[in-house]
Amino acid sequence: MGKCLAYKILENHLVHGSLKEGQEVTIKIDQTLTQDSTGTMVYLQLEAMDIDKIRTEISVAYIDHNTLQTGYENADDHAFIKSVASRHGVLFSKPGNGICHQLHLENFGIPGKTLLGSDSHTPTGGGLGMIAIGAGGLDVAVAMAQGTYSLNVPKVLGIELVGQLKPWVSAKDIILYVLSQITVKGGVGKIVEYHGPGVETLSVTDRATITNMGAELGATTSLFPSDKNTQTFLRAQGREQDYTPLSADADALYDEMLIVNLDELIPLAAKPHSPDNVDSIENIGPIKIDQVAIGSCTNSSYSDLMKVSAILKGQKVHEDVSLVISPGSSKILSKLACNGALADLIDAGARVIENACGPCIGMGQSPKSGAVSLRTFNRNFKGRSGTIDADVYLVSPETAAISAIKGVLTDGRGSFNLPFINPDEPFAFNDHFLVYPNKIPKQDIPVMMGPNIKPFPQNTALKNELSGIVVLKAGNNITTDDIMPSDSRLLPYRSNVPYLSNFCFERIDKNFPARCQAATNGIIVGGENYGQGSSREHAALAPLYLGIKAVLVKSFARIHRSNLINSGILPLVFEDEKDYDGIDLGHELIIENALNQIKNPIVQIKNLSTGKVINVITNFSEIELSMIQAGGKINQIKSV
Ligand code: MIC
Ligand code: SF4
Repeated sequence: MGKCLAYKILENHLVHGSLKEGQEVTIKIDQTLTQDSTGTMVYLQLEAMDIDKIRTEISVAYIDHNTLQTGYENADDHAFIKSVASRHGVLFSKPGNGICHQLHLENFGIPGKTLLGSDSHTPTGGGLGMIAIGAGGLDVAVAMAQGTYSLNVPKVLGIELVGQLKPWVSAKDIILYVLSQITVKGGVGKIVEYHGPGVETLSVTDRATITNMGAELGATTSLFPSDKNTQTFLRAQGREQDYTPLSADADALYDEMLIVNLDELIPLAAKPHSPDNVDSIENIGPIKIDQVAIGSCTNSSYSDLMKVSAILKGQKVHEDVSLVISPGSSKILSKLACNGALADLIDAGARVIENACGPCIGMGQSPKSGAVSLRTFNRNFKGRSGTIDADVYLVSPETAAISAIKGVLTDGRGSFNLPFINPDEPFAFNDHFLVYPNKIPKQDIPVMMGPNIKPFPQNTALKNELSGIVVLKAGNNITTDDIMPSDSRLLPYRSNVPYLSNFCFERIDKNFPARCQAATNGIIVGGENYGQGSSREHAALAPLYLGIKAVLVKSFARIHRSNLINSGILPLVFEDEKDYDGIDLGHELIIENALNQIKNPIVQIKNLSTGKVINVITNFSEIELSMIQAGGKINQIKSV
């Protein structure tokens, strides 16, 4: 039986364990990336590990999330990250260079390599044929220090692409279609591997749009083969030497299969408030729109923005619409400026803003109350835009641009012929936004520590009796945006967990922090796919700071479960989902004889308020168990 590409790359990087689905393996990590809003924690942790030199082939620290600098906090964070990066041999990408995933694709991604990033959309690199995985900051710090990462071998979902997209239908519609088929939890525990004849009809940036939003499926990563289009992309970036052809064996078998016929796809949108709430633009109809935002790590590539400028050229943005565009990188913006496309955008009435995450994470451009906002982004969770009652629809750049002109949601098919755009026009080399690590000894480079940077909270070793009061009972699909909101008001405090924790769960239950304080030890109860969305470990660190000991849910999203374990908080899953109904806010739960029980895949919890005993699943791997026993990853590392 032939091998899929994902397993071939994993096999080449295997350090420990055997490549069998569900088994824990350790793989070599070739590259890491961090961004600033998770980065300060990463570099605090890296500093604490006191290593001489990082062990990866290349590690890059990007600044792209907190670029508003409304006070000194963000600038201090940037200076801190720059100083620690330099001390450890990490490349630093200055604010204004662009969005980490777009930049990594352009400058550093290499087919067949592994990449670990402290951002959930790191799988964007899969568009280049990499195994690119998003993880919590601490995992990335350890990957830099040790050059490895451990994970349970995922299943592989093979998605066969056949046919070719019709005009006005694009890569975004492919991934929205996949989301409609397998939902935001359908990718958990899986790698999504694209193959089939339709692959060669997609450019690398098209592929990257698709692998980027594999994060919304909950997948460990998504990837494409590396082929002629990969070579063309790398050549355009001046890096043809990084090209290697890679593909699955012709007779590769996948654990699960899905066929997507590109000929049949039509323009789609994810309706509020979930990326899998997908319908066709035709069905949704011409709803009036107030804002259009084009950009983010999903759709801010050169070809995306060239398509947008071609649609807007000589046209006028509708008087009731605010159109905002954030290019993916400085190289892209510079190219748009040189070839005149930037003028076409501005002349049509677009607001062109900084090359950064910007509105995608609520850093400005929040829509008006009750607005309809069309965004080319990847997440439309309630409140993420910064406006709690806004309705955000996720669409392709083509749909966004034509709708911005018409003032209503518009299916562009049949309107006019889109010109051909070469996605891979050569880019001039420019590294003026990059700071290379200093060659002088580490001890001669001071760590720049601003007053807002506080130490990260640490747990203590597991005690034999674990008890706590249920301080929150949440529903299904709780996002990390729900747990630890991030917007222009709170992102400046990513280095200050004590302050941030005052806002934990604020959109779901404002009294959560106070209730935790009153309870001393707390337990959170939740539904399915708990912790979906971002990789931010703050969604574990803030609860840790507030005394949360365990989170008991119907199922977890992958990265958040790992972040809880890294923090020494027990992630527990109901063996019988019906037991969720028997637990209420204020109940007291206890795990007796926890030190022994925890070694079993099933643990008993007693509800002291009802007297009922229930079974919960732990299923910890060997490494996870040792972290839980030690009270988190840092304690576990110190103990070996
Ligand atoms: C996101 O898109 O939610 C973020 C902001 O990029 C996060 C990282 C963070 O919270 O800092 C992610 O996707 O991991
Ligand atoms: Fe930035 Fe948005 Fe991409 Fe997250 S999803 S990395 S906030 S652009």
